[in-house]
Amino acid sequence: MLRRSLWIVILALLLAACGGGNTGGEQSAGTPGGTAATASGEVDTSKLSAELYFYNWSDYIDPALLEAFETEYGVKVIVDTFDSNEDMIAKVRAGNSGYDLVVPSDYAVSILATEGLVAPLDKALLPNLTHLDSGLLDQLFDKSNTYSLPYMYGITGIAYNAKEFPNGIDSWSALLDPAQVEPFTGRFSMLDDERETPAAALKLLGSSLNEEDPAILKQAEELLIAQKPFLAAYNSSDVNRKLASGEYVLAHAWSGMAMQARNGLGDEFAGNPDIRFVIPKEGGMIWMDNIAILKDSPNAYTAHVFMDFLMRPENAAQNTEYIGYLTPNKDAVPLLSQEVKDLYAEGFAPDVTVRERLEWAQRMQGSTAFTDLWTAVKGE
Ligand code: N2P
Repeated sequence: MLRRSLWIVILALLLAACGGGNTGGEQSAGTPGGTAATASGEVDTSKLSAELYFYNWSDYIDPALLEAFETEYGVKVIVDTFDSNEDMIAKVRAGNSGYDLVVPSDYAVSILATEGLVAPLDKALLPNLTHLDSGLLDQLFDKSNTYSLPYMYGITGIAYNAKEFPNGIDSWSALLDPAQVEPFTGRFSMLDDERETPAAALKLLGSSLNEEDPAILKQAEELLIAQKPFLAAYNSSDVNRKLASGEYVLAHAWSGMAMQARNGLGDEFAGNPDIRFVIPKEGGMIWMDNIAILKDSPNAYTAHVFMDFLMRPENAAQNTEYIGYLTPNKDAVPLLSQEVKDLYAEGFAPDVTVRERLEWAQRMQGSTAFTDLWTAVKGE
């Protein structure tokens, strides 16, 4: 008995000496060298941290994937959630957030990169990068994908309950014309988002969602203020649940949250077959959310391993299937179920015609126009 425990102690000491102690940060924190992964993409488990802190949007990863990662590598991924780029950026900007990975949308990647808040990626640690659709890489907001890789992309439109709107919806006026929303007072929401929500009003006005003309922005602000008395809430967090339960009959929504309302979300809640999703005729936003590693991440090596894990086609497909957005992983697409593909075809993904009326948000360098507009609307 004594002998056996002695051996265990010796083994534990040996393991710790080899770096397998795995309790604190990484062995070579913050310096993910190319030597850490072999050419075949093998992971040097002695360099893994015990935990990884992932700051992600709500309902934006299949929890089963976190369990699978922990089972495979012994790394516990702790997820904290945010519901807007601006909230996430504020937290990261304040410093010492403790997060390793964040998920900024396109224009938010530029903001983080310009402010020096994200670390360059070590592509040698990301062999599964080859599965990403090259047409979605190299975007203007992060040329050469120095700091980020696409995680999911999607579109912003209107989710609605077909029982209440048997003739469908085709215009942002369904959300922004007081006469049309009055019968649905307290039963619909707009995203709580300083870029998305003005974008809906700007599109109805026939403008670009990057419009900076103060006179047009004023009109957008007035449309949003006129809508407020009828609104249940500005909501970017549980619109999926509230549409599914019938509490909302209409919502300004991201495509995946609408698909979750339709299909349900794992063990979390059941779907509602009457939920539809549309990009209004005036157009809407297309966006891409990206994974990036923070400059002050203590677990950068582990963060790369996790990113690479998510890019395995079977994992990307499982995640997409669960959250209902669009995957940038070309080798995951053929693995998606017919059910999800049918919903894409029904409007939860853009077809060629819809794509023509979609617009990306740009980073407004040096401008506070949207923050000001949003502060005015929310404070009203
Ligand atoms: C998930 C929201 C993700 C999309 N709840 C926003 N870019």
